[in-house]
Amino acid sequence: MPPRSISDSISGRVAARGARSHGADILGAVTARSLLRLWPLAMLPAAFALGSCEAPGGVSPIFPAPVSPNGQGIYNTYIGISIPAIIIFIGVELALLWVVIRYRRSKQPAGYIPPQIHGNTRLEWAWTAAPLIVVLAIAGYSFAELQKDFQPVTTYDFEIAVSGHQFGWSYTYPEGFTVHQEGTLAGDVTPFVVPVNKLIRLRLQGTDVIHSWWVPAISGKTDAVPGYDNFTWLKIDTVGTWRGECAELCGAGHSTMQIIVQSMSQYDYERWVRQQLATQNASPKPS
Ligand SMILES: [Cu+2]
Repeated sequence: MPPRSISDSISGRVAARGARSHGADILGAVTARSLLRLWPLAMLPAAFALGSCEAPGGVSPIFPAPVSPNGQGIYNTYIGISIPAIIIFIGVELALLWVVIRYRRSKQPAGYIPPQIHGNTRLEWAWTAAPLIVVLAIAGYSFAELQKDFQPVTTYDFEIAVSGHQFGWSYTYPEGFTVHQEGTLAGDVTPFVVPVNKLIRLRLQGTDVIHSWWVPAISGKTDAVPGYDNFTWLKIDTVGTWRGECAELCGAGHSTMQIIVQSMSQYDYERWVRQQLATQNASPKPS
């Protein structure tokens, strides 16, 4: 008696012709109708993505419109990889669903065994080479972008030292004053102010553990590591405010380490700098 299916022959459970094994009963129950009832599950990722767009104070899973050239480069990489990946994912899932529904066991004659194909050289080459090409393309594309956006810049207008600590950020300006952005969930933190259209190099430092400075619209994640200076930069082309977070789990107050970057016109920025200097000079110096 021929085996009813490959799984039956592997498990050694060869049922009498016409009789249905327990496994076949379960598979037979999975009809196209029952699969279609699962369609709301397919909507979950979309509901999650849309629902998170306007989460107050959080970082959206969808990239915001970039406002700095390195943010634009990361955004382009994200879109350039995500769109082909989504197309491939949908194609593979549709092909899988089509096979599952079209060739389900309940629609096959009793004892049906599908065509057995072994050692198709062309097919094996194709399904080895295609994913390899996709992965190498992603690696090459990402590496080129990283080289462009994460090299320390040598030509810049000025540098600001950004220091991460448990739990907040300090920004030391070339004029000598420091803005403290202490972590809180009670409201917005003090903004880190920069002028528009100036290329500013950020020197990232850590005083206790590793933190990571990340404002998605402006630049990628850059670690602030104790004893080691990391660099990133920004050049914001418009007046506005952007939000970020510490992107490295750094302790109990990690979630409070909000970042707010505010860009101003050169005129407003210079006035703000004078205010900061006046405030610093007015406050008593620690002895
Ligand atoms: Cu942190």
